[in-house]
Amino acid sequence: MGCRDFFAVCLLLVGAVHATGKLGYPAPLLGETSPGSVWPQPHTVTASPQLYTIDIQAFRFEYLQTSQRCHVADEAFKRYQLLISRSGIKAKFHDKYSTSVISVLPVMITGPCEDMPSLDMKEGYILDVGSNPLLNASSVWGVLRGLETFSQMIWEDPSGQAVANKTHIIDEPRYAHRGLLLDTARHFLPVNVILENLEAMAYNKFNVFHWHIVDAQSFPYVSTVYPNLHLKGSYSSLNLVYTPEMIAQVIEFARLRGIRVVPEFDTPGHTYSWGLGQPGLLTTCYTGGKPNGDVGPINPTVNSSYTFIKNLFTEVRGQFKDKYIHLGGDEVPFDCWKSNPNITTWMAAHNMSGDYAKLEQVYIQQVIDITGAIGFSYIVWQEVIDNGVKAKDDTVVEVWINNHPEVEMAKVTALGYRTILAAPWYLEELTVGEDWKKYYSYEPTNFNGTAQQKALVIGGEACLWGEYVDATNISPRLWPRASAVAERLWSPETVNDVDAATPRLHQHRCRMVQRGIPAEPLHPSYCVFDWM
Ligand code: CP6
Repeated sequence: MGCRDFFAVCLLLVGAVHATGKLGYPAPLLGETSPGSVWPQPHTVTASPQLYTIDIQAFRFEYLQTSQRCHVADEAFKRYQLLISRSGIKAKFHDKYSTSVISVLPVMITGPCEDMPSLDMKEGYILDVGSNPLLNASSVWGVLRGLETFSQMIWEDPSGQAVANKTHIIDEPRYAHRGLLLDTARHFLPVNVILENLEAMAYNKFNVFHWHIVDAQSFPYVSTVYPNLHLKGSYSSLNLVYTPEMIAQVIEFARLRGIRVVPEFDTPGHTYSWGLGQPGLLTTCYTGGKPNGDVGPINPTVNSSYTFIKNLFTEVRGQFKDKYIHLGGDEVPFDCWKSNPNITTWMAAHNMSGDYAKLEQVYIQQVIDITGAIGFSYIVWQEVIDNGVKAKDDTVVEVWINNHPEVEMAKVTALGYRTILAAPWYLEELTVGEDWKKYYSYEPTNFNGTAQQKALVIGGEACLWGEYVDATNISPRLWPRASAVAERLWSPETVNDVDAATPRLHQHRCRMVQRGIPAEPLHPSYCVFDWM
């Protein structure tokens, strides 16, 4: 039996090659070391060496008679039929496995059709590849994940035939929130680049696009209520903006892939660009008793700030369909507030002289109340809670400060908030070599806390802050390093062996490249199509 006949055997062979490297260092890995392996690793995989031919040219998905028929699944069938037919496999038919050809995968959806992905969606599925193939799920979201898994199980045997091992998979995610943050404010990302990365997210079973859409450097969001925001605050109001139509396109593309789009409108700090189109919104900074020409965070002491937030967020609510908005609240500097005599007077009148964390709390509290009244649930960065704001019960707190994330995780969950973790997963940070192993090895529940606290961890996010990232380098910066985070958030906690993961991740990287995502290489090696 050759290495490529069955991936479990293959893993053993690769291990042996490593162990016996003649020159005293590990021998080079084979090119495709783990054909037919799935990334992220499903919960339970029972595979056999028995192979079935997959008729990739004529391949179809078909609802079982008793199945729900859902538009999201119809669209996914078309996408995956195309993906499978273009898998790069030559697919010469011969009669080696002619008694066991699969050309249809029956699909059964037992529950009602849902239109929008949500934090509560069910993503589990059961997949059988064998004499009676079947993809079974209670929701259309589980079908999406199962189709991705099935597409990854097809590999090319040495004779050029498309095959899949007889396999039984029972799968569901470990965490409900598996996010990727992209920052379109430090550099504008064209819509097609966003769509390409949503596609790659689906290949990795990520389910939240955290859209850090605006920041101090630019305001590319086109507001109809406040058009000056993008006219004055974007890098170019002609080219470098997101119109309502473009945003709708992103949301729809994501929806069809079971990906939520959560926009972040980060205040009161990180707002310099907002002030360009909304005079009076930001705090005037003073030196020696006079305005010095600088501006600071949003002015929390005037009613006009809250009217503005209410109007803007009402527009955002109508546009972004997800229940959640990210309110930011990170890194608020106090020096400008301290310098402003009107703010000093206001604070004295409200019995909080000198307590700038309290002032921040007053601001956030009002924004939270406004946002809740509009019908949003919200995510905030950790400082909001560190500064003592009492948020609603369904608030999600995102932990980002990376010196002691485990201390922060313990603190936030002890307060009873649901928590998502970002701190270990800053993909913009570069180190030469296999830094995915560091991302892969971070265990989110590794903090001092009760089982109850650990149950409040609902997931995490890989972050790609955009100061040094634009369309030229985003994809290789993200992929396959973000895939390490994807597996940590999807697969069981016990799937944490970097040596076992390496050949599968290499395989997955080659698959992404083959599908058109320019994912960077993991280590010295090759993909089979390199020599085809
Ligand atoms: N931009 C915004 C950033 C960061 C944050 N907010 C950030 C700061 C330090 C690191 C990573 C990201 N670039 N708006 C903090 C959430 Cl190490």
